[in-house]
Amino acid sequence: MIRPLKIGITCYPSLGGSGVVATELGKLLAEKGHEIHFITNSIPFRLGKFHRNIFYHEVEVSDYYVFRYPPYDLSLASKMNQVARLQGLDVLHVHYAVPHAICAFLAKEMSGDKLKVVTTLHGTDITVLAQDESLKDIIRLGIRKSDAVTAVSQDLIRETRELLEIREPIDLTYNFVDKRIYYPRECSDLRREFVRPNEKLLMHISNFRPVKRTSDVVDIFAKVNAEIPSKLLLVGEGPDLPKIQTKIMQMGLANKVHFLGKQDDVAHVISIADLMLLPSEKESFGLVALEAMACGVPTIGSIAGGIPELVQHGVTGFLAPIGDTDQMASYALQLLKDPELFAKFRKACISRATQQFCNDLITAQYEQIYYRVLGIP
Ligand code: GMT
Repeated sequence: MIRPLKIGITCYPSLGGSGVVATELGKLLAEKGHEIHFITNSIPFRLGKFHRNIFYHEVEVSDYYVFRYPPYDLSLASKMNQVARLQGLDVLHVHYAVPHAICAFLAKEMSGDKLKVVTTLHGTDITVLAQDESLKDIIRLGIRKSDAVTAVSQDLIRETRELLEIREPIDLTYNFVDKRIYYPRECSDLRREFVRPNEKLLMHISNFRPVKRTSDVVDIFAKVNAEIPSKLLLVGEGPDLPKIQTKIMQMGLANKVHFLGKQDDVAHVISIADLMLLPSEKESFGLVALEAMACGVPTIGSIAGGIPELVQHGVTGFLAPIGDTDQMASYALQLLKDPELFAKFRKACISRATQQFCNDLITAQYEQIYYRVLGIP
């Protein structure tokens, strides 16, 4: 390491992939000897046990009676500034542009130019929110005022340029998995709780938002189940879940689908699956497909966003146009019916995840970006 840095990290501590990536990155950087300061509204849920050089600074929001809306963004910017000054931060690394990039810009205005800001774009902060006229200009400003901007796929870079007319460089930093956590676990006992020896197990993990097209997950499963004995495991919670539960009942699949709700130990849960289903409408990267890949589970997904950069069609999974559940089901059947092909895919998954998307590689890329913005050769 060139020199240990003091890094502030802001993310959504309890939500989705961006929070997971930010927290895991913080832990890995701390392991390498950097000092990490999480500046968030609650403790990041993946933080886990005590770490000697990780600190947590809670953002407290004023609820003074004149406010119709408590000013979280301003409180966050002030907290970033306080932590930057008191702790002597070198870098503020914010994950998810809204509102974090603009808060970091304000913090930098308050604390001085020495503080460098790195913004990581994760997906819907661009693909959904940058289309909203009430936010577009301020997202653009946050990005332009960052000292470095990273995005989790080429496709997200392309979309950021297109939607926001950004000309400045954007670094590509793919999501990663910690290979000490994500590897094929021995989980035959757990698997037996859901499937008989002759049955296949399909899985979907998400926040059940409309962009995930969870209704397609059920359709794909129904088509697979019509041909081979199988079960579907649904992991996570979100607004579309009740609709999906009704659909499953109406289709007479209730005894073939298990709902696990939110799960922390994702590596264990994924390891019992044969296939991961990810038929999203939008997906800047698809962290869950990478987690599955690292556990040796191929993904059947859609040609959307950054998914094709992660899942190699015909090698580590199969991809079809968004909404083409016939094609996705036929790919799933092709894999599940051919043990030799399945074993080949499984091997390719593990080697691709550990070689192209491993923690060491991507953490080093982020470190290089920090040193670059700080002018440290
Ligand atoms: O997928 C979600 O809805 C959650 C969202 C988030 O902001 O946490 O995930 C986004 O960031 C992840 C981490 O970089 C990516 O792996 C997901 O693909 C991306 N989601 C979308 O683009 C819809």
